[in-house]
Amino acid sequence: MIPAIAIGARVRKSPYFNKTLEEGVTSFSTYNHMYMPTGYGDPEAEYDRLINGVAMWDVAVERQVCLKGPDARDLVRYMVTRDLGALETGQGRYVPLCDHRGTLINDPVLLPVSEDEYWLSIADSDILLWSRAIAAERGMNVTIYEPDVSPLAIQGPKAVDVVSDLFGEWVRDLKYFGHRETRLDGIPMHVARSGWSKQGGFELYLQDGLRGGELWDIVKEAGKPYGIGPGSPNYVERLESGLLSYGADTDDSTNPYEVGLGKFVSLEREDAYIGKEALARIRDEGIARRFVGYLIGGEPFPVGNQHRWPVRHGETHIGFVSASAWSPRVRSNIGVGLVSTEFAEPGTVVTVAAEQADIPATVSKLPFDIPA
Ligand code: THG
Repeated sequence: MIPAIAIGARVRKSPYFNKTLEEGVTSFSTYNHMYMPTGYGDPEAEYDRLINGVAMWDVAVERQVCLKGPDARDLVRYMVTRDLGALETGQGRYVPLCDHRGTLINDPVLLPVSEDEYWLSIADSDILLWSRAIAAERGMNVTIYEPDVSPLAIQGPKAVDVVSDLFGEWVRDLKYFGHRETRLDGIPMHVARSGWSKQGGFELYLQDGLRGGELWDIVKEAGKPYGIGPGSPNYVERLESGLLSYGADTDDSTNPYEVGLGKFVSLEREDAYIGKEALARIRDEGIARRFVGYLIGGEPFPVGNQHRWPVRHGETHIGFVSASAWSPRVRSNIGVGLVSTEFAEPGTVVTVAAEQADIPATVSKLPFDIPA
């Protein structure tokens, strides 16, 4: 039996929390010091809605770190490894953050909401503390806080129909990570084309936490003709798509090159940024590990792994599986994880030391190929 997570006053709740209870949420994890729904008791239906229909996810745990003031733009540039170019208001980007060792410390989406206001929509680590310390040490004129913003994701091939019924046809023209400030029945929010899946979709960045229940009901009603239902960041689809889960797939020495984010590191930038020297060294020395997929044999796994599974080549320990599941589309058990570079070629035969048994597996590229 998997023990329940205790619900209490100490851990923060999403503005959609009561709605998720009404919908029959059956499990939570914690993320950014909040409860995050992870399932509604019917994983097959939740997966099917994401792949073939439309699902709504409480992702309020994707907290925003707001950097506001005359030096906000300079601080953003100093914190991210990418070359942000002109940094157009309304056009977001996926922006890895590294520490001074070149270790990945978060992989947020950056939303430039105005010339002097930037939101880092963060994964699960304390970037509010980090950015405040950086700004203070550098004497920058910027205010840093967590605003009252709580994303609600609408994901799946029919998400665009639901969102255009709600807001108008203009949402179809939003580019990926593009966003715009708007209202729905007077509820303030930003609408963005984004979300942690490769099935397409949007996120409504609710800006009034007291109106979460209202927004939930509006989206649920608009989604009815399309068969909308509740879901959560999908464990299986993210594996198939090779999306990184910061914290699950990374450890305290993971660098962006290892996990396929090297394309978001600019060593050509003229200006200084945190981690630049270390990243240049890492690139010159070459990486020791690589984030790969695994095709894992045996009967379909009933649940995901609770611990990282060691991976061996013969008797040699070469890496780990950080997450795994049965994939209905790949028609195999699949996993992702870091493996020594010399064993990272697709087709390499390895052994996964699962809790239940040693299981033969094959290294695969990411994303996985989905047979027709
Ligand atoms: N929504 C919001 N904020 C977030 C997440 C989210 N912050 C943390 C975490 N999730 C960020 N992680 C990702 C990782 C990948 C993508 C989005 C969020 C993603 N990647 C595309 C891809 O890999 O194909 C596009 C990347 C690109 O080319 O720029 O979409 O879910 N609000």
